[in-house]
Amino acid sequence: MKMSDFRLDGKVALVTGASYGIGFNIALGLHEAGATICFNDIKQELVDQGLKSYKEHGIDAHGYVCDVTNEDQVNELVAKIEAEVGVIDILVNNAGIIKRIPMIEMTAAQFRQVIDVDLNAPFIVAKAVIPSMIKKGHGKIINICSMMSELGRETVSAYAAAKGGLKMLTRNICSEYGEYNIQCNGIGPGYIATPQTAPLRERQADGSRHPFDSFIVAKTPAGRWLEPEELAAPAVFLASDASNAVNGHILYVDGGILAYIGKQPK
Ligand code: NAP
Ligand code: GCO
Repeated sequence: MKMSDFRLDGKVALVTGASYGIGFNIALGLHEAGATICFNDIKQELVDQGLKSYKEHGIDAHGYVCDVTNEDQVNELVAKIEAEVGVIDILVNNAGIIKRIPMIEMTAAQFRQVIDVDLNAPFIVAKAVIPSMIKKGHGKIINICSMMSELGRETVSAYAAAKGGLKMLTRNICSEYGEYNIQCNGIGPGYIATPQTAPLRERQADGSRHPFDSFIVAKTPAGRWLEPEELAAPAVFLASDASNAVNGHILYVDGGILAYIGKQPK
């Protein structure tokens, strides 16, 4: 083993939905390891905000507006990156949404929207990058999965269905394109302190913790929410030659949630 196997020098990475949050922090890690960073987001304001944040970290990132659910926009994005930056060596399918609505109150349109962003889009973006990866002789695809790739809970039926599906899409890309030296793995973050989970951590009117916040702390052997930067090193590993023999795997970065039955209430 060589430590240089973990380096990403000369590699081009596309991280979707990476203006802030988990995607942004993963991109910082990939950059630290040597990769050139491309990212997209759905709105110009978000891309501008992202470009500013990358600049503050000394990174000249390439930012693009693109809705990952729109196949034409995604094909245009990939062609643009290939022309302006180079062939994408590393794709991180990070863009995602959640709707917390009890299933019997959720409309079919709301369910479809979550499936569209969290499952159909990773298919669309992976499909767009794989042909050039095959030509180049290698590629790394990392799908951002979830605890909900394994577990259910009230109000997240669409999200759990999408993230469970994304786990299987990951295994299928591995099965179908492993022979072309393409590794497709997932990262399953636990509960991470980002804007997406902010409503679950809001203080109560009396200043006490949100019951879900206390529940997660009790359910996590680490005894805390995780920070988005803690996903960077696992992503670097899965993006690098150090993981060339790892394929179709979901790396859960969850502070131990999936291993634990949870703390007994006092
Ligand atoms: P986030 O804060 O909501 O960031 C997701 C980004 O994706 C946002 O910039 C969002 O834009 C963008 N996006 C949404 N729809 C898009 C579309 N159609 N096209 C392009 N970009 C789009 O989420 P996060 O917490 O960092 O999560 C990132 C990923 O990790 C998601 O896939 C999420 O499901 C997953 N995850 C999160 C946690 C957690 O605890 N936070 C745990 C496990 C997995 P807007 O701001 O406009 O929505
Ligand atoms: C929820 C949360 C989760 C997390 C994450 C867990 O409402 O339960 O939002 O779904 O975001 O994906 O890994």
